[in-house]
Amino acid sequence: MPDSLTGRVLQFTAGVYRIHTPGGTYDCSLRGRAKRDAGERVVVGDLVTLEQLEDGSCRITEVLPRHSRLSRHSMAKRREQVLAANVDQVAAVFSLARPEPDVRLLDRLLAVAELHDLPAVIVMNKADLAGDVGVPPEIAAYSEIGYPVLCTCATTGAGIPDLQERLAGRITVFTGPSGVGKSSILNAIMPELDLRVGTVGEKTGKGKHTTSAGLLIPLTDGGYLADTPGIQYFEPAGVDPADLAHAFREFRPLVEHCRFADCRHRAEPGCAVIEAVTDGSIAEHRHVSYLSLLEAAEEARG
Ligand SMILES: Nc1nc2c(ncn2[C@@H]2O[C@H](COP(=O)(O)OP(=O)(O)O)[C@@H](O)[C@H]2O)c(=O)[nH]1
Ligand SMILES: [Mg+2]
Ligand SMILES: [Zn+2]
Repeated sequence: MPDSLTGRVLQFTAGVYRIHTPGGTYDCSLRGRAKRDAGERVVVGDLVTLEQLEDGSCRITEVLPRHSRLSRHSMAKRREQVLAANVDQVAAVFSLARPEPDVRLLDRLLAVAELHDLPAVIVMNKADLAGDVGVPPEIAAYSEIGYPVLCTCATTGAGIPDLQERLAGRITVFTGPSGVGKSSILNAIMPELDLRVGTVGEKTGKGKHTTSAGLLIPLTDGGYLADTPGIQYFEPAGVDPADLAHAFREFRPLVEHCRFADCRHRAEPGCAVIEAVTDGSIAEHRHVSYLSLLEAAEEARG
């Protein structure tokens, strides 16, 4: 190992940071000045410099500035918890069938991405189960509002190259409910990983949780996949209720046409968002998803 090296934090367990560098992976500690400077905890995705000590152990010497962060506001702890640093995009992974796509969860994940100014892509796996029907209109509608929808089949490999192209060189939060085929997609991308694939319960159609928490997986052609289960439990506690409409991208051009400047797009007269829901140009579930986040954000404000 050279005197000084830059690497990416892959994982943190029991006081040990696993750091990925072009020359290999090192287990490091965080002590002294770097620990004080880091302020908050060093998280997956952080870029750090490290050095090897005489006894052969490695330590982090500096945490480089973050260009983005994915965080959640804990209602209980009333503070921001950074889940991952330097994230470039969010991939919301669902399946076309078994289980059916949960648009309410999808809306939430997209809103989290928007609130962090991160682009999002929708991945619809199990394309083989869609039959002749293909992508249902409800899902196709997301591409009309500006979210790319990629169809994949982890079992045949269809659509996987397109996905790989989007992942190359970026840090992507790879998220979605269990059982949709996230581990299977990863195995299709990188067979050497040999991740455990869960079996879908015959009765519920829901998969078992088989993927561990809070880690970054380096991809062979550059880039990383971040597995941050915390994103699914996002609470809009730190979000200003007035900013929430902005997290629903098709609402944005409309809000300035609402009669009241402080319209919350709930039931106000002259609300341009509600008019669009009524005439069908905004999907009703998008509005329902907005309202539930709005309620949570307002509740947190007290
Ligand atoms: N038919 C079909 N089944 C798939 C596909 N991808 C994954 N599966 C199956 O879906 C189940 C859940 O997959 P897994 O990768 O563990 O999902 P995860 O929980 O999102 O990581 C497993 O039984 C997989 O074999 C696919 O593209 N088509
Ligand atoms: Mg999995
Ligand atoms: Zn309005």
